[in-house]
Amino acid sequence: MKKIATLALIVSSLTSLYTFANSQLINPESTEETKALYKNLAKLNGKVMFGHEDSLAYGAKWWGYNSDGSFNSDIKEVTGSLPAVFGLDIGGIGLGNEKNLDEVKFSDYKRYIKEVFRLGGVNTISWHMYSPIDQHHSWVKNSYVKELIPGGKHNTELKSYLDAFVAFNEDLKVTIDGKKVWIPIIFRPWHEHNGDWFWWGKGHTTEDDYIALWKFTVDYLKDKNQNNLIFAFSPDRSRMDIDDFDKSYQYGYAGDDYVDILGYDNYWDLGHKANTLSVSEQQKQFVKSLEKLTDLAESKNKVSALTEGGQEGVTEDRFWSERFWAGVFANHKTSRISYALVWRNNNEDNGKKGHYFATFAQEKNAPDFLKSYQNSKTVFIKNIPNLYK
Ligand code: BMA
Repeated sequence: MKKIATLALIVSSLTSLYTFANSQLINPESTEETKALYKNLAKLNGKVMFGHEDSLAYGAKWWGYNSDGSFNSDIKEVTGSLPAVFGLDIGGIGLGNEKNLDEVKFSDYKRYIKEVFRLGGVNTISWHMYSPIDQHHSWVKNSYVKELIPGGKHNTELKSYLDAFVAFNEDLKVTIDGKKVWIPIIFRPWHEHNGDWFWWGKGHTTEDDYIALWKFTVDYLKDKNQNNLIFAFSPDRSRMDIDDFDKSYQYGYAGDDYVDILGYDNYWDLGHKANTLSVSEQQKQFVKSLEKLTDLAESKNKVSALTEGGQEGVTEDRFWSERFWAGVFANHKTSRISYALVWRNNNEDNGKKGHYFATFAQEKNAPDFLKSYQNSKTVFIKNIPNLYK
């Protein structure tokens, strides 16, 4: 009896491995490199890539690239390597601005994306979109979505914003060995929609309208042949019921035909100021949420990721070893996520101090970060496998 059960278990895990390795992108027209990236994200075998938002654009104490054209990064200063995943945000692109909402020139973003790709890393784009109706920034509780989706009187304005992204995206092409390659992008629009802080969020947008918005965005970009995009869904952990994870996670989920990566944004379990649970309780929930996320992704043959998160101001000196990576590498389930990206190290000169989520050279947590860099399970650009073949 026991033997049969063991055999059944082996067969079922082999079947799930097999189907997982064959997971398909939602866009059948995806470029070769995009398909390769997706397939390889599913095959990191317990290793997890480290990502950092705006890592090459600026750091806590510096800005921009060098006069000789070389690039900086707080992560590189501490470890000698760039992160494996580079995040950037195109908030402001629809307004026709030269710079994004955090003052990074879109033309510079193109340089960083190309450099990251040249080195074998991964690029991911989020979008703190200004309202196409009245150009208000993202943090407002106005009900714009109904008017933006098909049937609404401002759908044309949304299209023009998406066109601005298409124009940017079309420029992300490089020639390698005489072949034109379109740099694959993990595209993560309409994030944290289960929270109520963005205009596409819960409360001021219905679930049905959010789903219509998501579907419209994906279909529109597919129709425009944006075949380098991998679509990531990323609700916020703080608004999920850990005991009813699958259901609360899938609030606003447009369906398996519309999502490639099951992501989530998690600041909540990592010492968020409003979380009153003890550190050890938070850690248990961090682990549990990762297990639930990766189980759900695996049941759908999809890739998963911690798409955004961290601890603001990294106040704990052993944050990386005792919280972040301790959770990510807690067990074989948690470490199935493909990458974990921490948010930006805001440049202090703009007046907003203490708004950083990664390490930097002068920081007390830097030695702990360096130790995690030396852990063979973490992936940075220096030890990244070939993800595009
Ligand atoms: C938020 C904060 C803001 C920033 C925005 C887009 O979480 O970091 O300061 O403007 O992301 O990067």
